[in-house]
Amino acid sequence: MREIARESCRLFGLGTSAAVVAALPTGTRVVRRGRAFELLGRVVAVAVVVVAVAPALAFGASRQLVVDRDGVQCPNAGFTSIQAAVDAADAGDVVRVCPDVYRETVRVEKALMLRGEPDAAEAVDCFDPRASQLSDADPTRQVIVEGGRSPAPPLFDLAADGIELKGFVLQGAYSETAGDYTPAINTSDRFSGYRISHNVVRLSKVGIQFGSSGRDGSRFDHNCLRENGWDLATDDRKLADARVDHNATFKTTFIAFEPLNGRIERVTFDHNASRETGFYAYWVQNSSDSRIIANTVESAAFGVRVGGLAPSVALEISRNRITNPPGGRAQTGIQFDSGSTAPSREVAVLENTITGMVFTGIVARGGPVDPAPSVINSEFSRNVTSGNGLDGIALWGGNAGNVVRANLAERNGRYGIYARGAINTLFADNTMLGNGANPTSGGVDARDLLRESNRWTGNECLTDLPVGTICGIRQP
Ligand SMILES: [Ca+2]
Repeated sequence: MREIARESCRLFGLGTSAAVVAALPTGTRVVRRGRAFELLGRVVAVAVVVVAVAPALAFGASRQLVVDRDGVQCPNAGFTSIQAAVDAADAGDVVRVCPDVYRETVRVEKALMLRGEPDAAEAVDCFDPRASQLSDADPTRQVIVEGGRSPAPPLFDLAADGIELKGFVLQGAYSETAGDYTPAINTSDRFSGYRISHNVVRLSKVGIQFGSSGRDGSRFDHNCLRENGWDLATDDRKLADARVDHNATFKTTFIAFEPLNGRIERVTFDHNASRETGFYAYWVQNSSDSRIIANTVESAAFGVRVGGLAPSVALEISRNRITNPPGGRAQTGIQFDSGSTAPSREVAVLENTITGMVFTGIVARGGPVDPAPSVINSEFSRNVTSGNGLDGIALWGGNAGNVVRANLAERNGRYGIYARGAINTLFADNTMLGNGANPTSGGVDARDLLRESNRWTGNECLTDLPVGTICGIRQP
């Protein structure tokens, strides 16, 4: 498609980077967003179907508008404020912002590529243990957009399809008004095709409120998020067909990734690294067909929490590594909550490694402590839950129709696998050894409070309750 587009651009004499390409059954049409649209519309004189903006297409040259507040790094800059350049730009243009401190809020209502200094943002050590100050950013190298502590619009309010935001240091967007979760970056579910990458967002209340309609894919990647209250949230909006990947979060006060409010559809969180999260590294609910895969979580009170207010359906949680350094405060690796709503279902919890939690590796809460079960008709397979203070895997009352297979649960303080009221569950081919490591716990490798309600077969372990009913038993 790109080759065809390039040829067509040459054909029509259009130098265009942000091309909009449409394939029709009778041939391929190319149109440029912005000023050239009218021209090409006359040239082609055929109905054109507009598809995705493709700001990354690297051919031709679109207009570049240069911003520098003091003109030191970019003496030829035509603008001293980002908003002024945005206002003067046409869809498809590049707004190039040079190093400086910009104390402004920017609203973007057209498809633009907003480009700061990605290399300078990437050079920041996101896990630097020293506490950050607003003043320690470097305005001679970094493109800094800074907010204040009183209620204000987002630093970047991105209100159009196909906006790219890359290479900024966004900081200090911290409303002190209770209940005001205005973020540093705001995207709307009236639009899609966002690409937000290689930024640093820090010392703000909320890093990004991420919405996307799902018409085109959106991506939030390779960003450093540190010392924020929340890093990514989806308050009151839909986030559909999006990928959140290769981001780092550090010292988040509350929640790193919070796809929680609003509606989550076909969203993947992968290869993110979180350290020292105050509450949840991930708290997901009201989701469908979404995935949390191959992330690392170190020293979060909770690694992944599912549910609580609304269930998730067809959620995959796999290949995550959730750990707790010695003396760390991580309590639970993966926790399902029901609250008062229906349980999550068709969840796959696969091949996660969870070690060193103060309490439990994987827990599905339910009765009698909670009013309802939290997860049904789901699978927990090939996870490693070892060296946790309490249990490796625990399924509480009412959780039903689940399969717990081929997990390794070793050296946990109390129980390796604990069916604490779960029913209609298959526990097969698990290895549970050395559990009850805390001698005061009275723990064993495997325990089932409702043994007759579940099937245990092919499990390797040495100690069980009821005694002699689980370890080594094969049940057809
Ligand atoms: Ca400057």
